[in-house]
Amino acid sequence: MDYTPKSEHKFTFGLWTVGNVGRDPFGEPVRQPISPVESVHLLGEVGAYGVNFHDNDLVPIDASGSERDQIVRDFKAALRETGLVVPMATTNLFADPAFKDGAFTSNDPKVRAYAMQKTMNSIDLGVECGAEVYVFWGGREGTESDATKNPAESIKRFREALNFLCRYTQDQGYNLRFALEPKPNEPRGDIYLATVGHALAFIETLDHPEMVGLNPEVAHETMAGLNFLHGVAQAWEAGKLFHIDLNDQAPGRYDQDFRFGMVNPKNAFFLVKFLEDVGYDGNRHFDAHAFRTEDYEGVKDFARGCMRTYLILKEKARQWNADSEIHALVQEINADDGSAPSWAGGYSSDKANTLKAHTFDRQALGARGLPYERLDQLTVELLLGVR
Ligand code: GLT
Ligand code: MN
Ligand code: MN
Repeated sequence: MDYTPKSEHKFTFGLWTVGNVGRDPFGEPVRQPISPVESVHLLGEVGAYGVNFHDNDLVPIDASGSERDQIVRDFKAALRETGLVVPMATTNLFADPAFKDGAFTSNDPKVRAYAMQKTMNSIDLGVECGAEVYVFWGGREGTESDATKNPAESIKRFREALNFLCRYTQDQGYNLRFALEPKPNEPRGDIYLATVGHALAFIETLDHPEMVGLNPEVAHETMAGLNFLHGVAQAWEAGKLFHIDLNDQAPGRYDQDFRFGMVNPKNAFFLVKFLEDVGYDGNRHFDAHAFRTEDYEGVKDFARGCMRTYLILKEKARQWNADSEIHALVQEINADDGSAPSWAGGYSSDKANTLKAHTFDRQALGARGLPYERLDQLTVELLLGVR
């Protein structure tokens, strides 16, 4: 099998991922910073398709207009040399002390206005580089103490900001969709729009819900103790899976952002199988970083590992779908002998009356064994390579 990444796989990384210098709350950087141009070349070398960025991953927050233009020119030259594209961009609304109490939900109207200005400039930058998806990760949009902000008011402020930015984007004629990225906590004690479910409900209250979808991240839903696949599937089914952040995470820990598939390959398998089975055609963005123990060779190992694991799991998904024993079990589980009155296809009083009049053998329904142990064991054996 050839597990070489190709552009059709749409594997992307953020400048902040391969460029992560390994700082943590207890320790200093362990790797020298590399420039955006160097990150692009690193990603070209490992075979990625695209590179994403926050405004300030590319352009320092205090750069002048002419510095900005030179940086963008150099970056675009690196893109041309390597063939990489920029499918997604986002705003850094979390690093600067101005955002210590949030950006769109800050209690200070001047901070909220600055966040809007910064985001409009960053949207311009992203679109200039080719981005068609714009991510909103509200890392600082939350609290440590609920004495400090009214949570309902915060949601209103968030809504007002997104409504404004949707109209701005339309006004500019940009071909850009927004993707909200939920996270339950870290760096704030608690973050608003904590999960995929919160975000899905919120989107429907916006002025332009059609422009706004989800960017779910494996680690974030796992931190919330949730089944990531179920959130992804619900977003997909609602037509809202605009982007995805792949990585890995052990439940109950700090935000680990590990290499994709590292902690729980079985969960990763079902995720890849879902994305491939439904024909998700967006980017597969690896929002993760190398262990703090690595040098830049290790960073390449990390990036190659993310993509290779995805492709191995994609092949495993193909095998799972083609396995006749597994297929027979799936058929058996979903079999329909036609004996139950049909109520599918919408309500009619006839259907309701027929269904109410039917006699079910409740004990037989409860007594039926389901071959799920066998099905799961076959899955495990396939994943462990003995099948
Ligand atoms: C930050 C965060 C990620 C987000 C990035 C986009 S920034 O690294 O941990 O999950 O996707 O803002
Ligand atoms: Mn994360
Ligand atoms: Mn992310």
